[in-house]
Amino acid sequence: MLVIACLQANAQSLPKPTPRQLAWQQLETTAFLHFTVNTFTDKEWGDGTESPAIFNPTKMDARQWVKALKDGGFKMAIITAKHHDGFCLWPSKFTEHSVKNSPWKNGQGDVVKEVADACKEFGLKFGFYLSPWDRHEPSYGTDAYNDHYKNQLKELLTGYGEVSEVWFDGAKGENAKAMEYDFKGYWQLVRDLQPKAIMFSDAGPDVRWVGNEAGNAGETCWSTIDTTGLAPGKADPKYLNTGDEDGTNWIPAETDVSIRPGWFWHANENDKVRTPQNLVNLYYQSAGRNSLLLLNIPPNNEGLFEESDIKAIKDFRSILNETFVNNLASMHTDKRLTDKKLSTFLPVKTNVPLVISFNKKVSFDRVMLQENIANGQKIKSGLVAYWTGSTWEQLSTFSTVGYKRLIRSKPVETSKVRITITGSKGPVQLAEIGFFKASGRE
Ligand code: FUL
Repeated sequence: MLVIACLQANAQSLPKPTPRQLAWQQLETTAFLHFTVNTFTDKEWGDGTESPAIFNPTKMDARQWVKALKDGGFKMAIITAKHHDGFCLWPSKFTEHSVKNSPWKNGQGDVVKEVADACKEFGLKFGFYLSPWDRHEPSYGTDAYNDHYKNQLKELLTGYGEVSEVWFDGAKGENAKAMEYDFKGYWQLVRDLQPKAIMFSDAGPDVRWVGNEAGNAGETCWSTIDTTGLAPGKADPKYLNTGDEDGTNWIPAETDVSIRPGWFWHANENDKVRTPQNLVNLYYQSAGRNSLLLLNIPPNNEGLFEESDIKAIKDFRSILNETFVNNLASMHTDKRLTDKKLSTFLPVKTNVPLVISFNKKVSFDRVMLQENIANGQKIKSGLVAYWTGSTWEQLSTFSTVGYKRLIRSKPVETSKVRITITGSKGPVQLAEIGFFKASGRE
């Protein structure tokens, strides 16, 4: 009795997502837009001495970007409102280093507004990155800078409608050793002014960095970590990559990666755009490993997405759509497992196989599993087997599942499949299973 009571108490106290985090996770594919003076100087990091006069994207069209993102199935766009060079893409009242002193639209333009408006028009969520590191601002390195940063944050949080994600990093200049970023204060401002917004950093508070910029969530990826001692810029990337089975904070991993070698557009990288197949691989390595893909597509110096990048994301989506259009498990198992809802789930016991029998042989090479993460992440390990006609043969093993686990297996033709959860942290709530035949284009 005591053992059962302990197990129940343990399951109940498992970390769970907030509604905000739960909604974020289901976006699966979101986009980053790196754009600033670097786009005109061919640099990745500006030093803050760039003249606003160089910022002149003569054909700038945020609608073109956001429409391409929509066609590519991306659910949110996050713009670099200010990168490390300090140049502001909106006409901030608190600095002269911004679009207002550029020739673009005679200083009357506002890139942040154009992106936010386009997102509204095409039904995407909108977010921004406001780099704490500012290599232009004179107050940087003194305590006064925290007020300056908060003033700018407030402008962005109040002037552009609903904000769905705010992206923070811990990058810091050598000249700021004595200054501490007031992350607590920044985060409070976001909570107060945009309570629905997700906040990203190495240490949360809502979502965490995946620990690399190569587009690789851990093969094992827990949505939980222990944030004790962690701060933006002060976290072990390996720890962030896999998360922590025993972590007490629900802070899932976001996989940020660029479609090109650099984060910003460079003419000499126009022939180095990832192929649709490469992007599909990133999807399996992020969304398919209990993470979320934040793919960067940088506009060029005319203020447009390159056609090559538009085509790559369009084809990426059509490959995924082709692969996942037909779930072979539909009609062959409990309805709750194929209704595309996390909230309807099947309780599954550890080491009791779940058998799915098809009424005729099916061929597949992709397996999908999802947990009802609203009640936490429980699955630690499991295996998939298929019936050869005379025996069960193991197809694949897996570790964590969480929001989603996608397995790319060898192609099999079979009439029966068996899924066994071999280890769990608590009562498993299996929300979805799927068997798919990959598009021949992958
Ligand atoms: C980092 C920055 O230093 C890079 O330039 C880039 O913006 C990346 C997404 O975040 O912290």
